Formats: sequence, structure tokens, C-alpha cells
Amino acid sequence: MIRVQRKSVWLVCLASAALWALSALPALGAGDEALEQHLAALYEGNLLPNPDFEEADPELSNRPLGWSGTYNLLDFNQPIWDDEIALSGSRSLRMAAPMMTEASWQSEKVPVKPDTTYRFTGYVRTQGLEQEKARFVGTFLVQAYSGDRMLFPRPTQAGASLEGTNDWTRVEFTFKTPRNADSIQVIAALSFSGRAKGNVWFDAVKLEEVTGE
Ligand SMILES: [Ca+2]
Repeated sequence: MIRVQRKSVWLVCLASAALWALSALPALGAGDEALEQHLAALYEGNLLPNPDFEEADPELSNRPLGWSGTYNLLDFNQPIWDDEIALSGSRSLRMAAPMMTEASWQSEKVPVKPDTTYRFTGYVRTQGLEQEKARFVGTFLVQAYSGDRMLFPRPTQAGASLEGTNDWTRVEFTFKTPRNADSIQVIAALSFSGRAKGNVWFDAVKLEEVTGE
């Protein structure tokens, strides 16, 4: 009898410890080595402007420097420079779409070398993201250009799609630029080639040349 009671006490202790551990979960990022390393080296060799979306455009103080979002009057989607939810610093890019639409944020075109391998890394968070026959939703894509001409394939490369509700998720891929490419645009997409609705956030993006790997 006494043994059983001791066992029960142990179980209660274990359950309490488990609950305490859950309530004391560290903030996102702490203990995530890949994320910590990514944030610490975010500006090292990064070709993208304003990669953590903290800096305002000096011409338009309510817009992030180097990035623009699509807005469709019919579908009421809103590109939002979010100052409440962020992975790094205090800002992120958000696309809020109450109705099915095709919408994304895009970077300026950044110069790249042709026939060269690059790596893209960024983070996505989604809330109630639903899609309708879209090729890509809730992810990042890259598109290569020769001057003003968009090169095939379109897009050049894309990350895995995220649907539904997800906490900050890493999206990473490498790609080789086409032989005649001279610039790359990064697309942070609610949806691409098809429609979606819901909320999606983007933060901490990096485009870097892959050397010596
Ligand atoms: Ca940020």
C-alpha cells in the first residue's frame, strides 16, 4: 500500500515537472541553433536589401526599404509592414487576404552572376492559410532576369508551400542562375500561380552565393 502511494507521489511529481517545463518553454529562437546562427550572420554576404525588414524607405516612411507588396482592390488583400509580430527585431512583412487572391511581396532586383549557385534562406509564419489550385502558397520563390526579361523557368526556384496555421518555419533552398541571368528577385508569396486566403508573415531573409561547398 505504501509502495503504491509512493509511486503515485512520483507520478504527480513527474506530471508537475512536465507541466513546469511546458510553461517555461524558452522564447522562439532560444535554443534553435540554426536560427540563432542565421540571425547572427544575417548581414554577412547577404545580397538582399533590408533583410530583416526593420528599415523604412526614406521616401515613404510607412513602407519597408527595398520591398513592395501587391494590392488588389477587388480582393481586399493588404500588404502590411507588421510591427506586432516579428521573428527578428520588431518588424516583419505580412500579407492579409480575407478573400481568395494572388498576392506577394517582392524584393528589388539584386545583381547576380550567371551560371552560379546561390542559397536562399528565410522564415514564414501562417495563420488559416487556404489555397485554391495554387502552385505555391506561404513560401518564398526566386525569379531570375536578364535585364527586364523574366527568364525561364518561372519561377527559377521555390521553397516548400505552407498551408493552415504554422509558427515560424525555415524555408531554405539552393539554385543555379541561368546562363544569361544578371539579376534575381525574391518573392515572398501568399500565393503564386493560383489563389489563397489567410495571413502570412515573412522575416529574416538571406540570399548568398554558395562558394567552396
Ligand atoms: Ca524583423
